[in-house]
Amino acid sequence: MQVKKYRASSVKEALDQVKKELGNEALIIETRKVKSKGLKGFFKPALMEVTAVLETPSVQPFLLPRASSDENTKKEIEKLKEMVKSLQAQTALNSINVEEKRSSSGSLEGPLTKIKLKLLNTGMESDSADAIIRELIYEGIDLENATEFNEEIKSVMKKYVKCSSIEAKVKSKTQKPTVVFLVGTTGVGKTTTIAKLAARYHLEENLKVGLITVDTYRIAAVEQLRTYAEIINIPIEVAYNKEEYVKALRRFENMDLIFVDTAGRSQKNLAQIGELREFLSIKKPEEVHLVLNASCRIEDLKAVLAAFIPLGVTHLIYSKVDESKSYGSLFDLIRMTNLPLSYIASGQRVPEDLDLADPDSVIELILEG
Ligand SMILES: Nc1nc2c(ncn2[C@@H]2O[C@H](COP(=O)(O)OP(=O)(O)OP(=O)(O)O)[C@@H](O)[C@H]2O)c(=O)[nH]1
Ligand SMILES: [Mg+2]
Repeated sequence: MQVKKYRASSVKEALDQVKKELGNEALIIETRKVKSKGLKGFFKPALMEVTAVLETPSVQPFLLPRASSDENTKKEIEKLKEMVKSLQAQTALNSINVEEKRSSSGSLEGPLTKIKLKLLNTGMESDSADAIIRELIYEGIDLENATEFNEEIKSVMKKYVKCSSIEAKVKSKTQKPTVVFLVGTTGVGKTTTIAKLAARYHLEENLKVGLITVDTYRIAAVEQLRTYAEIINIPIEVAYNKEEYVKALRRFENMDLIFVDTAGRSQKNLAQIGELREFLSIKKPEEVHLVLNASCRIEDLKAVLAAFIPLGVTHLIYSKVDESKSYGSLFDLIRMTNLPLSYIASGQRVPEDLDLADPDSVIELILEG
């Protein structure tokens, strides 16, 4: 702050000086008449003294973005808003982790922690639960009251859950046939699921369905599929090598749908999985469904994904849900792969124990079991 006194023969002149030196922002705090001291002063005309103050701002004024229609400015503001939102979400998530630590020592338990614990109880990974909560915060949903799995939580989860079955493809496709491979580890239910699908699409939807098995390592495997083919009354081809597979495809060229059964492969044996690739590379199938066992631990399922996804998997099938108690892993799988879920297998009965996946029931299964 600057304080200065100006003297002149008139107030106007003094003010002119103030204005010249301090500018228009100066404040006049006093105006008075002054006489020079002593005898000489007595005969001189009085002067006018003006005391002026200029406030110097202590902080630089914050430069606000100009309100303008400028696209860049708008984008910048949007970016800032996004940053603020994600910071808020992260702060909230950090606070849950603190609360988790506290509640494990027996004290505080906030609403966010309750939601997170509920989500973790479904068996999903902490990362998945955090992703849901982050999205809830992002959407500005009042989490204080969201202790139950309410509609908001479900609608946030719905953003991740995509479902798509074979019929969409078959019905939209003018060119026949649609070739669908089922792949996965040993004993997850590939052959049984193919029997369920073949029965469904041949008997209920009246489609022309053919089966090909390239799982010729065990006689029992071939016999298992042949038996189902006879019961459903559809043709089957057994391909012991690539040439036979090509022949089988040719024989079935007028079919609507061809299901290809493959041998179960351990996620640990990449060489075996490589053999599958040979069949897949002859002619790229329309769809490759990876069958995943609901009762497997998520660590094992992750290894299965890592081994099989590079084959060109297009869909996930979640099997043996009747043998599992919690289904949070399904959310992890969908989130990690970003692939659509096609079917859910829930028992050994052919064809009854197979459901088309749909987002609402998938979310219900994940949350409520
Ligand atoms: N509980 C239950 N059992 C199932 C389900 N799907 C298949 N199974 C059973 O699991 C066992 C293995 O099923 P398959 O269909 O032979 O499995 P796969 O994947 O073809 O096995 P491999 O060809 O040996 O790799 C059989 O006893 C089936 O009846 C299911 O959804 N629930
Ligand atoms: Mg099989």
